[in-house]
Amino acid sequence: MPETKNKMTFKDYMNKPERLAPGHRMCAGCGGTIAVRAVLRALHEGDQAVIGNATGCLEVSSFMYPYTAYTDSYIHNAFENAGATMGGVETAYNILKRKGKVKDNYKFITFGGDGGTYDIGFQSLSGAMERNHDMVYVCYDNGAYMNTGIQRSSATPMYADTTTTPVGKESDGKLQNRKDLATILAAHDIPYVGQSTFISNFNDLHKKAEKAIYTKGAAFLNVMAPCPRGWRYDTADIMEICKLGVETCYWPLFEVDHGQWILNYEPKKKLPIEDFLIKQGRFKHLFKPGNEHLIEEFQAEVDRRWEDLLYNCSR
Ligand SMILES: Cc1ncc(C[n+]2csc(CCOP(=O)(O)OP(=O)(O)O)c2C)c(N)n1
Repeated sequence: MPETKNKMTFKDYMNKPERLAPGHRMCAGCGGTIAVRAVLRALHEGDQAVIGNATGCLEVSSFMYPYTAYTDSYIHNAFENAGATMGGVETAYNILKRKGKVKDNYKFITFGGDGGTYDIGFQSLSGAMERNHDMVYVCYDNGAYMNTGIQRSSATPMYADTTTTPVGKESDGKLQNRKDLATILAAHDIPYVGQSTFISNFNDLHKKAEKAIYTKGAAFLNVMAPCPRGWRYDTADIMEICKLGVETCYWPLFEVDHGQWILNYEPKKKLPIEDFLIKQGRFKHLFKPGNEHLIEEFQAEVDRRWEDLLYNCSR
C-alpha cells in the first residue's frame, strides 16, 4: 500500500517548491517538462530523490555538465541502461541505509522519452521492473524521437507524419499501430502501473505520481506529453489536446494497482477521434477528401483498445 501521508489538495501540490528549477531549455509548450514538474511535486517534503534520465530532449535541455536544473541528485544515462542504472542505485542505497551510512530517505525516479523507453531502453526497463526495484520509471510519451528531429518510434500513432514516415504520394504516414506500453508493463505483474496526462487540475497525474513513488516496489507511469514541434499544434492548445486525447478514449486514464485494473475516468460521451486528430498538423493529410477510410481505421483501433481496457477493468 502507498505510504500516503495526509490528504493534499491541488492547491497544496501547486504550492510545493519546484524540484525542476526554472532556467532549463525545454521548449515553450513542452509536455515533457510539465510531466516532470508534476511528478516531482508528488515527492513528500523532506524526502530526497535520485533522478535518472535517458538521453533525449529532457536530458539535453535540463543538464549540461556540471549544471543540472534539478534540485535533487541527477544521473544522465544512455538510452539502453536508464532502468538498470536506477535499479543499481536503489540496491546500493538499501545496503548503505542498512549499514547506517545514509540517513535520509531517498526515492528513485527515472525519466525517459518514448524512444528511450518503448524502444531502445526497453530491455533494461523490463529487467528493472521484473526485479521489482523500489523505483519509478516515468515515460514522457511525446510519440517520436523528438530531440533528433521527429523520427517515428513504436509509440508513434498510426498515420502520423514524421521525418522517417513522411506523408506524400506514396505514403500516408506511419503504417503501424502504436505499442501499448502501459499494458505491457502491467503484464510484468509489478505493484503499480499508471497511465495519465494533463487534464483540468492535474489531479490524476499528481495522485498517480504519488502512488507510483510511495508504492513499495517497481512502478511505471506513462504520461502522454504532447510536443508542439512534432505534433504541430499551437502551444496554447496543449491542455485541450490532452483533454481530447482522454475524451476520445485515445489515451484512457487507468491504473493497475497490485494487479487490479482500474479505469479512472469514463467519458460521458466518447468523442470521435477526429476531434483529437484535427488539432495536430502531423495528421493534416487525414482530412483530405478521399482519406476518410484512414480516419475510420484509426477510430476502429481506438475502439478496439478501449473495449479491451473496459474488459480488463471489469474483471
Ligand atoms: C543508442 C543511441 N541511439 C541514438 C542516439 C541519438 N539520440 C539522441 S536523443 C534521441 C531522441 C530521443 O527520443 P526520445 O527518447 O523519444 O526522447 P525525446 O527526444 O522525444 O524527448 C536520439 C535518437 C543516442 N544518443 N544513443
